[in-house]
Amino acid sequence: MITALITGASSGIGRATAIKFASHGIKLILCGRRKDRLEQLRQQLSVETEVQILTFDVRNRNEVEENLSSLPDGFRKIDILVNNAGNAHGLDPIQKGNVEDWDAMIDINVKGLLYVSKAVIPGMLEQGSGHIINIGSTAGKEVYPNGNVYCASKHAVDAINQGMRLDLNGTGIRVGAVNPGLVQTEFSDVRFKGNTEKAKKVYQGFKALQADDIADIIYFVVTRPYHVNIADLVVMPTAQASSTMVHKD
Ligand code: NDP
Ligand code: 8X3
Repeated sequence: MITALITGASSGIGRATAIKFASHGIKLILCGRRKDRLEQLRQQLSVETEVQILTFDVRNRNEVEENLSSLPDGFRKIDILVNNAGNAHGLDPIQKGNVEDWDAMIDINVKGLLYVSKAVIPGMLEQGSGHIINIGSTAGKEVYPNGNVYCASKHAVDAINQGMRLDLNGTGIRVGAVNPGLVQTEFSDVRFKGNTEKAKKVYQGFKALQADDIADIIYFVVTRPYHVNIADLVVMPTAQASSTMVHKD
Protein backbone atom coordinates (compact mmCIF):
# COMPACT_ATOMS: atom_id res chain seq x y z
CA MET A 1 0.00 0.00 0.00
CA ILE A 2 1.24 3.52 -0.86
CA THR A 3 1.92 5.95 2.00
CA ALA A 4 1.88 9.73 1.66
CA LEU A 5 3.08 12.33 4.12
CA ILE A 6 1.36 15.67 3.71
CA THR A 7 2.51 18.78 5.58
CA GLY A 8 -0.08 21.46 6.27
CA ALA A 9 -2.91 18.92 6.20
CA SER A 10 -5.10 20.80 8.69
CA SER A 11 -6.59 23.12 6.08
CA GLY A 12 -6.76 24.21 2.45
CA ILE A 13 -4.74 22.40 -0.19
CA GLY A 14 -3.17 19.91 2.22
CA ARG A 15 -6.50 18.91 3.73
CA ALA A 16 -8.13 18.53 0.29
CA THR A 17 -5.18 16.40 -0.87
CA ALA A 18 -5.55 14.17 2.19
CA ILE A 19 -9.25 13.66 1.41
CA LYS A 20 -8.49 12.92 -2.26
CA PHE A 21 -5.69 10.48 -1.42
CA ALA A 22 -7.83 8.72 1.21
CA SER A 23 -10.61 8.19 -1.33
CA HIS A 24 -8.06 6.19 -3.37
CA GLY A 25 -6.87 4.17 -0.38
CA ILE A 26 -3.52 5.91 0.04
CA LYS A 27 -2.24 5.59 3.61
CA LEU A 28 -1.72 8.97 5.22
CA ILE A 29 0.62 10.76 7.57
CA LEU A 30 -1.00 14.12 8.20
CA CYS A 31 1.05 16.95 9.67
CA GLY A 32 0.29 20.38 11.07
CA ARG A 33 0.19 22.34 14.32
CA ARG A 34 -3.58 22.25 14.98
CA LYS A 35 -4.07 18.84 16.56
CA ASP A 36 -7.87 19.14 16.89
CA ARG A 37 -8.22 19.69 13.14
CA LEU A 38 -5.90 16.80 12.31
CA GLU A 39 -7.67 14.50 14.78
CA GLN A 40 -11.06 15.37 13.27
CA LEU A 41 -9.68 14.64 9.78
CA ARG A 42 -8.13 11.38 10.96
CA GLN A 43 -11.50 10.24 12.28
CA GLN A 44 -13.24 11.27 9.05
CA LEU A 45 -10.74 9.47 6.79
CA SER A 46 -10.14 6.38 8.90
CA VAL A 47 -13.11 4.64 7.27
CA GLU A 48 -11.23 4.80 3.96
CA THR A 49 -7.59 4.34 4.89
CA GLU A 50 -5.07 4.16 7.71
CA VAL A 51 -4.16 7.57 9.08
CA GLN A 52 -1.40 8.73 11.38
CA ILE A 53 -1.21 12.32 12.58
CA LEU A 54 1.92 14.23 13.55
CA THR A 55 1.64 17.56 15.33
CA PHE A 56 4.67 19.78 14.93
CA ASP A 57 5.83 23.18 13.78
CA VAL A 58 7.95 22.82 10.64
CA ARG A 59 10.11 25.71 11.91
CA ASN A 60 11.40 23.56 14.75
CA ARG A 61 14.06 21.19 13.42
CA ASN A 62 14.09 19.05 16.57
CA GLU A 63 10.31 18.66 16.51
CA VAL A 64 10.45 17.70 12.82
CA GLU A 65 13.15 15.08 13.42
CA GLU A 66 11.57 13.68 16.59
CA ASN A 67 8.12 13.37 15.02
CA LEU A 68 9.32 11.78 11.81
CA SER A 69 11.55 9.32 13.63
CA SER A 70 8.66 8.36 15.93
CA LEU A 71 6.51 6.93 13.13
CA PRO A 72 5.26 3.40 13.82
CA ASP A 73 6.51 0.54 11.64
CA GLY A 74 3.53 0.52 9.29
CA PHE A 75 4.15 4.17 8.37
CA ARG A 76 7.93 4.26 8.07
CA LYS A 77 8.08 3.67 4.32
CA ILE A 78 7.02 6.99 2.80
CA ASP A 79 6.28 6.86 -0.92
CA ILE A 80 4.95 10.38 -1.44
CA LEU A 81 5.95 13.59 0.33
CA VAL A 82 3.76 16.62 -0.28
CA ASN A 83 5.71 19.64 0.95
CA ASN A 84 2.71 21.91 1.33
CA ALA A 85 2.88 23.66 4.74
CA GLY A 86 3.29 27.37 4.28
CA ASN A 87 1.64 30.73 4.18
CA ALA A 88 2.08 34.39 3.36
CA HIS A 89 2.36 36.69 6.35
CA GLY A 90 1.53 40.30 5.54
CA LEU A 91 1.38 42.22 2.25
CA ASP A 92 3.50 45.29 2.81
CA PRO A 93 6.03 47.26 0.80
CA ILE A 94 9.56 46.25 1.70
CA GLN A 95 10.21 49.54 3.50
CA LYS A 96 7.28 48.86 5.83
CA GLY A 97 7.79 45.12 6.17
CA ASN A 98 7.46 43.42 9.52
CA VAL A 99 10.58 41.41 10.42
CA GLU A 100 8.52 38.78 12.29
CA ASP A 101 6.52 38.22 9.10
CA TRP A 102 9.71 37.87 7.08
CA ASP A 103 11.11 35.38 9.59
CA ALA A 104 7.88 33.37 9.55
CA MET A 105 7.83 33.08 5.75
CA ILE A 106 11.48 32.15 5.39
CA ASP A 107 11.39 29.80 8.37
CA ILE A 108 8.17 28.00 7.39
CA ASN A 109 8.07 28.10 3.59
CA VAL A 110 11.78 27.51 3.00
CA LYS A 111 13.53 26.11 6.06
CA GLY A 112 10.53 24.04 7.16
CA LEU A 113 10.31 22.44 3.73
CA LEU A 114 14.02 21.63 3.92
CA TYR A 115 13.80 20.15 7.44
CA VAL A 116 10.95 17.84 6.47
CA SER A 117 12.68 16.83 3.23
CA LYS A 118 15.93 16.15 5.09
CA ALA A 119 14.07 13.78 7.42
CA VAL A 120 12.20 11.96 4.64
CA ILE A 121 14.75 11.67 1.82
CA PRO A 122 17.07 9.09 3.51
CA GLY A 123 14.23 6.55 3.68
CA MET A 124 13.38 7.17 0.04
CA LEU A 125 17.03 6.71 -0.92
CA GLU A 126 17.14 3.45 0.99
CA GLN A 127 14.07 2.10 -0.75
CA GLY A 128 15.26 3.50 -4.12
CA SER A 129 11.92 5.15 -4.82
CA GLY A 130 9.73 8.03 -3.78
CA HIS A 131 7.92 11.09 -5.07
CA ILE A 132 8.35 14.60 -3.67
CA ILE A 133 5.78 17.23 -4.61
CA ASN A 134 6.82 20.74 -3.61
CA ILE A 135 3.97 23.22 -3.44
CA GLY A 136 5.35 26.42 -4.91
CA SER A 137 3.27 29.27 -6.27
CA THR A 138 2.93 31.69 -9.15
CA ALA A 139 4.65 33.90 -6.53
CA GLY A 140 7.68 31.71 -7.14
CA LYS A 141 7.62 32.52 -10.83
CA GLU A 142 7.08 36.29 -10.74
CA VAL A 143 7.22 39.02 -8.11
CA TYR A 144 4.24 41.28 -7.42
CA PRO A 145 4.09 44.58 -5.55
CA ASN A 146 4.20 44.10 -1.75
CA GLY A 147 4.78 40.36 -2.24
CA ASN A 148 8.56 40.79 -1.76
CA VAL A 149 9.49 38.21 0.91
CA TYR A 150 6.63 35.79 0.24
CA CYS A 151 7.68 35.80 -3.43
CA ALA A 152 11.29 35.30 -2.36
CA SER A 153 10.30 32.30 -0.25
CA LYS A 154 8.42 30.75 -3.16
CA HIS A 155 11.26 31.52 -5.59
CA ALA A 156 13.41 29.60 -3.10
CA VAL A 157 10.96 26.68 -3.29
CA ASP A 158 11.30 26.82 -7.08
CA ALA A 159 15.11 26.67 -6.79
CA ILE A 160 14.98 23.89 -4.19
CA ASN A 161 12.60 21.91 -6.39
CA GLN A 162 15.06 22.16 -9.30
CA GLY A 163 18.03 21.42 -7.04
CA MET A 164 16.37 18.36 -5.52
CA ARG A 165 15.57 17.01 -8.97
CA LEU A 166 19.18 17.42 -10.09
CA ASP A 167 20.71 15.95 -6.96
CA LEU A 168 18.28 13.03 -6.70
CA ASN A 169 18.53 12.15 -10.38
CA GLY A 170 19.26 8.45 -10.76
CA THR A 171 18.11 7.57 -7.24
CA GLY A 172 14.61 6.52 -8.26
CA ILE A 173 13.04 9.52 -6.51
CA ARG A 174 10.79 11.77 -8.58
CA VAL A 175 10.71 15.48 -7.75
CA GLY A 176 8.26 18.05 -9.05
CA ALA A 177 6.44 21.24 -8.13
CA VAL A 178 2.84 22.33 -8.37
CA ASN A 179 2.60 26.12 -8.52
CA PRO A 180 -0.91 27.48 -8.06
CA GLY A 181 -2.21 31.00 -8.59
CA LEU A 182 -5.08 32.25 -6.44
CA VAL A 183 -6.65 29.45 -4.40
CA GLN A 184 -9.48 30.19 -1.97
CA THR A 185 -8.33 28.69 1.33
CA GLU A 186 -7.35 30.12 4.71
CA PHE A 187 -4.30 31.58 2.96
CA SER A 188 -5.56 35.19 2.91
CA ASP A 189 -6.96 34.95 6.47
CA VAL A 190 -3.43 34.12 7.57
CA ARG A 191 -1.85 36.75 5.31
CA PHE A 192 -4.14 39.45 6.73
CA LYS A 193 -3.91 38.11 10.29
CA GLY A 194 -7.57 37.23 10.73
CA ASN A 195 -9.01 40.28 8.92
CA THR A 196 -11.69 38.22 7.17
CA GLU A 197 -13.19 41.18 5.30
CA LYS A 198 -9.85 41.95 3.68
CA ALA A 199 -9.28 38.24 3.01
CA LYS A 200 -12.69 37.78 1.37
CA LYS A 201 -12.05 40.67 -1.04
CA VAL A 202 -9.11 38.82 -2.59
CA TYR A 203 -11.49 36.25 -4.09
CA GLN A 204 -14.41 38.55 -4.94
CA GLY A 205 -15.57 39.14 -8.52
CA PHE A 206 -14.08 36.01 -10.07
CA LYS A 207 -13.99 32.27 -9.54
CA ALA A 208 -10.78 31.42 -7.70
CA LEU A 209 -9.23 27.98 -7.72
CA GLN A 210 -10.51 25.74 -4.94
CA ALA A 211 -8.37 23.48 -2.76
CA ASP A 212 -10.03 20.46 -4.44
CA ASP A 213 -8.78 21.64 -7.85
CA ILE A 214 -5.20 21.49 -6.60
CA ALA A 215 -5.78 18.16 -4.84
CA ASP A 216 -7.03 16.71 -8.16
CA ILE A 217 -3.85 17.92 -9.86
CA ILE A 218 -1.59 16.52 -7.13
CA TYR A 219 -3.38 13.17 -7.40
CA PHE A 220 -2.89 13.27 -11.19
CA VAL A 221 0.82 14.02 -10.72
CA VAL A 222 1.39 11.11 -8.33
CA THR A 223 -0.55 8.61 -10.44
CA ARG A 224 1.49 9.01 -13.65
CA PRO A 225 3.46 5.93 -14.72
CA TYR A 226 6.87 5.74 -13.03
CA HIS A 227 8.76 6.96 -16.14
CA VAL A 228 6.70 10.18 -16.20
CA ASN A 229 7.73 13.01 -13.88
CA ILE A 230 5.72 16.22 -13.91
CA ALA A 231 8.61 18.50 -13.08
CA ASP A 232 6.94 21.88 -12.78
CA LEU A 233 3.30 22.72 -13.18
CA VAL A 234 1.66 26.17 -13.06
CA VAL A 235 -2.10 26.46 -12.63
CA MET A 236 -4.20 29.62 -12.39
CA PRO A 237 -7.89 30.43 -12.29
CA THR A 238 -9.18 31.16 -15.80
CA ALA A 239 -9.76 34.74 -14.67
CA GLN A 240 -6.09 35.13 -13.74
CA ALA A 241 -3.41 35.88 -16.33
CA SER A 242 -0.58 36.79 -13.96
CA SER A 243 -0.07 37.72 -10.32
CA THR A 244 -1.15 41.27 -11.12
CA MET A 245 -3.82 40.65 -13.76
CA VAL A 246 -7.09 39.14 -12.57
CA HIS A 247 -10.26 39.81 -14.52
CA LYS A 248 -12.97 40.70 -11.99
CA ASP A 249 -16.68 41.39 -12.69
P1 NDP B 1 -3.95 27.34 4.40
O1 NDP B 1 -3.68 28.50 5.29
O2 NDP B 1 -5.35 26.92 4.22
O3 NDP B 1 -3.08 26.09 4.85
C1 NDP B 1 -1.76 26.23 5.31
C2 NDP B 1 -1.34 24.94 5.99
O4 NDP B 1 0.04 25.06 6.37
C3 NDP B 1 -2.13 24.67 7.24
O5 NDP B 1 -2.48 23.31 7.28
C4 NDP B 1 -1.16 25.00 8.36
O6 NDP B 1 -1.38 24.13 9.47
C5 NDP B 1 0.19 24.68 7.71
N1 NDP B 1 1.24 25.44 8.37
C6 NDP B 1 1.42 26.77 8.36
N2 NDP B 1 2.44 27.13 9.14
C7 NDP B 1 2.93 25.97 9.66
C8 NDP B 1 3.98 25.67 10.58
N3 NDP B 1 4.74 26.63 11.09
N4 NDP B 1 4.21 24.38 10.90
C9 NDP B 1 3.44 23.41 10.38
N5 NDP B 1 2.43 23.61 9.52
C10 NDP B 1 2.17 24.89 9.18
O7 NDP B 1 -3.31 27.75 2.98
P2 NDP B 1 -3.17 26.95 1.61
O8 NDP B 1 -3.79 25.62 1.67
O9 NDP B 1 -3.60 27.87 0.54
O10 NDP B 1 -1.59 26.85 1.51
C11 NDP B 1 -0.89 25.63 1.34
C12 NDP B 1 0.33 25.89 0.48
O11 NDP B 1 -0.07 26.35 -0.81
C13 NDP B 1 1.28 26.94 1.04
O12 NDP B 1 2.61 26.51 0.83
C14 NDP B 1 0.99 28.17 0.17
O13 NDP B 1 2.09 29.02 0.08
C15 NDP B 1 0.68 27.49 -1.15
N6 NDP B 1 -0.07 28.28 -2.11
C16 NDP B 1 -1.28 28.79 -1.79
C17 NDP B 1 -1.99 29.54 -2.71
C18 NDP B 1 -3.29 30.21 -2.40
O14 NDP B 1 -3.67 31.14 -3.14
N7 NDP B 1 -4.02 29.78 -1.40
C19 NDP B 1 -1.46 29.74 -4.07
C20 NDP B 1 -0.16 29.16 -4.28
C21 NDP B 1 0.49 28.44 -3.35
P3 NDP B 1 -1.38 24.58 11.01
O15 NDP B 1 -1.78 26.02 11.06
O16 NDP B 1 -2.33 23.65 11.66
O17 NDP B 1 0.04 24.36 11.42
C1 8X3 C 1 -0.42 32.33 -3.30
C2 8X3 C 1 -0.82 33.07 -4.54
O1 8X3 C 1 -0.83 35.38 -5.64
O2 8X3 C 1 -1.45 35.26 -3.31
O3 8X3 C 1 0.85 31.82 -3.40
O4 8X3 C 1 0.83 34.98 -3.95
S1 8X3 C 1 -0.54 34.75 -4.34
